[in-house]
Amino acid sequence: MYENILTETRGRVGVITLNRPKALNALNEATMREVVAAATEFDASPEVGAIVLAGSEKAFAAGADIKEMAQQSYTSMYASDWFAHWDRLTALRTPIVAAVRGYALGGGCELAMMADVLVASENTKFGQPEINLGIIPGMGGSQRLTRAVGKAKAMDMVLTGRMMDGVEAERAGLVSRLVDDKQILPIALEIAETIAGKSKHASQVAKEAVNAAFETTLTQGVLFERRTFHSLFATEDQKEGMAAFVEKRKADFKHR
Ligand code: CO8
Repeated sequence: MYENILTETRGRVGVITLNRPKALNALNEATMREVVAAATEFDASPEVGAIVLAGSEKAFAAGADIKEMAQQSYTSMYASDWFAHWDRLTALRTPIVAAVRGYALGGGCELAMMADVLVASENTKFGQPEINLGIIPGMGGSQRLTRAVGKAKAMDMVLTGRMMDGVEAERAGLVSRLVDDKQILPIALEIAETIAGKSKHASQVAKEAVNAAFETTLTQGVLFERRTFHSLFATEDQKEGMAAFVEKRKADFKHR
């Protein structure tokens, strides 16, 4: 059904694997549409509680497809609002875990940063090398990278185009968990399974609350959190979660 990605469901986890090995998973228009379509389908499924987004061992994704972009003009990009479609991925409510192996450059780094939890190893290479092409990041990199690692490192990366390995990226706050190379995918799946085992409603709201920290002031964010916290007391999962604790048993959440 898809040409540039593979999809499968493992338990309650939807897995999307970028699959353009000859182009190091460069993100052309078709790949963007397929990733967003697959993720949207998983997001809508009551059977899926978390999504894993993965690439290959050599490259999570080596960026937007330079060959596809090379001939674009200002007006053609403006008319099609080039890459705005990716915004749909960040609007999805199901938590996304990125298994980031190898190169995550340009749009690849930006795609990883659209995920909620990033798993990488010391061999993962993050970078925003657009400056070497005479452009700048265009899928949110100048904004999300700066929020993740701060101005000092973001400026360094965006202005010089240098790569940051997984160790530095974890230290800087870009990576959630630094693991052995071979463990990136298994651990990403394990994290996704753990998330998918929780109350789906609570995990979606938790994602919204953490994301609110990026979008608003502290006072507004804390108010959003408090009201959302209050609202969870209207759910069956809160009753079940707390009853299970009191009765010393595992909670049986509704997953919807
Ligand atoms: N686009 C298209 N093709 C690519 C890309 C890419 N981003 N990256 C690699 N490829 C292709 C190569 O052209 C090559 O194809 P072929 O065999 O047909 O020549 C194949 O993948 C293998 O690549 P290499 O031979 O170069 O492999 P190496 O192991 O020697 O090098 C690198 C790996 C270092 C990752 C190297 O491929 C590289 O530097 N790639 C480009 C990285 C880059 O500059 N990324 C940023 C792209 S720009 C961007 O992402 C902007 C995002 C926002 C745009 C928003 C617009 C509005």
